[in-house]
Amino acid sequence: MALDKNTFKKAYENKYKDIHGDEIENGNNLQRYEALGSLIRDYVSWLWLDTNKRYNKTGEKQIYYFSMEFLLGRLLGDTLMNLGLIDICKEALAELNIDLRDLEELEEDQGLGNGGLGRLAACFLDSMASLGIAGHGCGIRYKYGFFEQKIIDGKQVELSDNWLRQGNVWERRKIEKSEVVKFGGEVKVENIDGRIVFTQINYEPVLAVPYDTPIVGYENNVANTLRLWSAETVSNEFDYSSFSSGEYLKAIEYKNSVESISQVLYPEDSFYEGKILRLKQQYFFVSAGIQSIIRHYKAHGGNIKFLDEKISIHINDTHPTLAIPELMRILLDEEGLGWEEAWRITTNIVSYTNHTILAEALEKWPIDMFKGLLPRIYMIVEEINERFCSDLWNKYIGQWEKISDMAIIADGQVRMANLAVVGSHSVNGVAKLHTEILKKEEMKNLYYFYPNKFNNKTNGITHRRWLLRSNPGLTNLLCNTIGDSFIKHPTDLINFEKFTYDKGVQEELERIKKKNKERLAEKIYKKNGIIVDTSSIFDVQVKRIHGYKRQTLNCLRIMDLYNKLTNNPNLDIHPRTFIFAGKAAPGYYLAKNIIELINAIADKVNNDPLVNKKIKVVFLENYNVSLAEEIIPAADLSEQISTTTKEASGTSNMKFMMNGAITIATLDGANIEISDEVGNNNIFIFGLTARQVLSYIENGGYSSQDIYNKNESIKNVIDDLINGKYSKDREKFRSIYDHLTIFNDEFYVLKDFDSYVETNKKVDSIFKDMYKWQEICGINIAHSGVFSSDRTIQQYATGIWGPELIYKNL
Ligand code: 26Q
Repeated sequence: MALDKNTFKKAYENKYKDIHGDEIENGNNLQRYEALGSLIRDYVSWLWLDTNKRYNKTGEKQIYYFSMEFLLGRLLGDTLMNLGLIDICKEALAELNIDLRDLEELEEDQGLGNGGLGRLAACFLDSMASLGIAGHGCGIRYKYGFFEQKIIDGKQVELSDNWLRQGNVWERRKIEKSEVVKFGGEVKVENIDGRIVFTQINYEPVLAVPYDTPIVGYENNVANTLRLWSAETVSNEFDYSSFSSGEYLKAIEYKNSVESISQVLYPEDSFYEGKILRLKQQYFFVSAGIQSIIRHYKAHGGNIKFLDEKISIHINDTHPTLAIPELMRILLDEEGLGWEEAWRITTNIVSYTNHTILAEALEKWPIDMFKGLLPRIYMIVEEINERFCSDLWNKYIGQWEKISDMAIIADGQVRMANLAVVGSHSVNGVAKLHTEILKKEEMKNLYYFYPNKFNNKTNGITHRRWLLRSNPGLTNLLCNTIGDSFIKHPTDLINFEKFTYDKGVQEELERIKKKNKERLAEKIYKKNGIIVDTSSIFDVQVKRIHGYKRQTLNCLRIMDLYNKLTNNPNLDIHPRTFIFAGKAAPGYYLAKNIIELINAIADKVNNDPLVNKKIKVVFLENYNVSLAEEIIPAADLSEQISTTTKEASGTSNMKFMMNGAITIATLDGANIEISDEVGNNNIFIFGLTARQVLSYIENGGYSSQDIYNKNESIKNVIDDLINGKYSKDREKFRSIYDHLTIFNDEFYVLKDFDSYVETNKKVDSIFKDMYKWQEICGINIAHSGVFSSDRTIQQYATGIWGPELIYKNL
């Protein structure tokens, strides 16, 4: 955006006066933030209008990314950067004695997601806009986002995330673009002039009100749209005449029950529970989204028969799968198309990404619940199922088991993953191994029936937020060595490889990392009161707390190291700071127990003068996008230690790599691709292979008890869980103890323990040679370009959404 400092400054001053009716000096930083946000949004508005006009004129294909979650984080800094205004803004504010960073920190994180899946959606929006693709998000405007985590006495306590408290300058409420979503009632079937007509009657209408947020591309004059829906009652008027009769309270109750649909994000990310409110949420945003897409398409003269040439709908996991029957419903009941044509259009439009193979995360809705809430949609799903099963019967005569495995409706349930596969033209996994497991294990039968639908799209992250924004020091070094072409072409980072052998560059990398570590150390001191040694190895595991991610493995080896250090305080190890952050689902007892364990270890270790010069343990509370932006650039070692086969991809692994941390990892998810990229010598790999894990799962043969009995170090740390060492209450960590012993260690923690400990010794020996370490970091940075979500989005675009899409910024 072409704007000079003085114009910007003047505009800002005017804006401030406009909205606050006062002088800047008299206000506080929050008011200054509001004025700045509002000014930037004004600038964006023009761009936004322009982009939309252009899309309407060119009639290019519009991509809609449907997701229950968008984990955007803060928007001010990234939007300024993408507009090309960051320097001008910084300087103009400085003249007014305002530090831009102070204002940025006042913005609430937009935390409408649990973790990986929601953050991926946010990275994809950024990449679509930056590549000039007409790609938009569609989701729910939760009044309360992902809960805020407090640690009290070592335990997680959940507080509500009232992120809209101070308002949200980025969104625009578009009441005139509201849609009505219908729940419950019955379906009236009539024969009108020889045509069977289905009408939903006696339903409960809910008004879906869209709030639009602009998604600005990187210096390319594009502003796409994230449309989030909020639930309201259709009529907002209370009937005051019924006030005295008690109806008034009923009306309020009704209003609350309608608004509850978009009240709060479900905080479970890997455990499915069939809650009716969740099903309501799903249909609510999917129905509103599709209605508005079709309304817009038709308003601009589109012919419904060619809808699939002009739009694509991508569903982020199975959560928006109702898009399939909802699109069918509109094409059949409202547009009057026949089944075959509607089905062809629908399957051409919809594509689906699977994000997990954990069986406990699969969405299956009880038929009665489904049918009661969505009677017409259920009829359509039944019809889809019947037609599909009859195809199966023709192909697999008499193979009932196979057919019932593939059916959409079975055992009294509607299986969303099967519906998503049948009703879309593309099914993708999010990393090579994950896609292979989908094809050969999880969805084997569906894959052999539809081999051409399945494909891989390895995840990515936006290097704009995760490198340019979060690590300006490193970005500077990169620009000074290889130029700035990597900003638009992230794979150009490979040009950095040759510099990484240069001692001067290695020293510079070390200096940059040190600075980032100092900044984080300050934060740790401020938040936790712990002083950490910035020349120690910053060994970081930040992600959701979950059994399969194996924070327990990390804990056990710290406990082991602690034992060894107490026995021999002169043990030759490089000092380490173990840093953790992450949230546990509120109802996941084991995960909450793990948080308590981490904090108990921290308490013990940090206060033991015999060891605390060498090791420290830190748990930073309330992990979110903004905290990740501070932690990741300060990491030396990236912990990616999930049980092989369980982590579909992982995306923090890519962020760490791009910021010059070295990875210690199992060969799981995208760790495999990272390892392939950098080569064996530039990553620390340990643990069971996928084949070994799958063989254990299939054939048994694993006994954690055996390992416990035979391995003294393991026996000691396991016993330490219940012998009073980490808590006076010996029962406190009983559930972890039981999980690892009596319940045979579902995630093979004990099995991988030795190889993890040994591999960590290698980490130590390499870290001793600063030059060698930084050389490896440099190689990781140089090879991180393929993990930009720009690459991922190009692959989605050309491979799934339509090869006819042409990109202007490549
Ligand atoms: C489902 C039903 C009911 C309630 C909640 C849910 C639910 C919500 C969120 C289920 C799953 C999620 C989120 C899953 C997720 O984040 N998966 C991660 O996706 C990343 C992006 O592809 C991968 O990198 C991670 O490996 C994967 O765990």
